[in-house]
Amino acid sequence: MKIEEIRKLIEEDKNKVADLKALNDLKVKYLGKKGLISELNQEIKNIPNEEKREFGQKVNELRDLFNNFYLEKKNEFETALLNEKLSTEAIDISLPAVEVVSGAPNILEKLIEEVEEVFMSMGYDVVDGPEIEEDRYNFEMLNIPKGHPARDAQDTFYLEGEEILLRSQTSPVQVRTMLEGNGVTPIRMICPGKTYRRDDDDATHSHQFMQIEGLLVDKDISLSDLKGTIDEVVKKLFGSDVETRFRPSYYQFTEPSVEVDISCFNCHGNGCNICKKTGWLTVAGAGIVHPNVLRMSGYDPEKWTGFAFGFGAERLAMLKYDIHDLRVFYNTDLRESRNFDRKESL
Ligand code: 2NL
Repeated sequence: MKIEEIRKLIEEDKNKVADLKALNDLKVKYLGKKGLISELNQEIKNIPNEEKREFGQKVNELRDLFNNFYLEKKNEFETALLNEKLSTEAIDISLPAVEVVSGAPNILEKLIEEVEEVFMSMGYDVVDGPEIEEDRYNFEMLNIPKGHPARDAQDTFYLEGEEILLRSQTSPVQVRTMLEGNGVTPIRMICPGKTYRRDDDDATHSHQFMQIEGLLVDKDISLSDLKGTIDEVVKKLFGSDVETRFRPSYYQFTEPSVEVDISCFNCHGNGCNICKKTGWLTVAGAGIVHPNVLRMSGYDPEKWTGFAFGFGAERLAMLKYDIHDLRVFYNTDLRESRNFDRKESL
């Protein structure tokens, strides 16, 4: 076909082409392997030498003509498509969004993490252990022999016979840690964890509760080391002006045993509802580890001494966050956690 005829064809097609697909068909028609413009290149060998240059130039012009038209139309069609999409798929930004319901840290978990931070800063390890325990770790090796009232089936969840139970305190973890220490390694540890007793649940009792117990075993440890440690911890948790006092108490696994009170962080001793007008709050039980306990776990009480303590995690959280019902920790009502979270950040 002659160059001029092809030029005319291109002009005609330019006015007819209606969409992207037709445009691409035209590309094949002109520039494809057997396209009209490509075929002109085949003809060049039949052209006399002196005309080759001019012929070649004209073919190039033709190709440019088509390419320009192709790009122009392509752009036009694509813009039209995009505009169509933009108008049909538009988002109504005035529509209210669906609320994203987010959680909040459980307040008890948060308190435990805080206590862990304080003890870790003093070089303590955080250790955990099984909740299903053997009688010997939960009772026997803590100097609570068979027949002791604390072992009463009315208080303890026994699982199989008399040997397997749900731990009633976290102390079996300390016993296990001492056994691993082989009577030669000094120990500095805390164990926060769930414990179980056969209580009816109410505002101040729960069949499942959390303890944070601690144990330090080393050479020449005295009651004043215990007092200094507890003092440091409660100051970090409740404020630097809080004071500590020890009252005599009794536990099977410590001798002497004490009850730990702190001066009321709320009223500083003037009397308020939190401390029930006494000015003091009981936060822990503690004492010097009983020689029998050390001995049974492989530590020679002639060489080693230690102190131990136990905090009730719920009690600490209830005091710290002024909560009056223990059940809020366990009812999994997110609104409750979010409430505390909000109060915290005020
Ligand atoms: C309480 C009292 C306490 C301990 C826990 C303990 C553990 C070992 C040896 C000696 Cl392995 N003592 N633990 C000692 C005194 C008190 O907890 O009423 N806590 C809520």
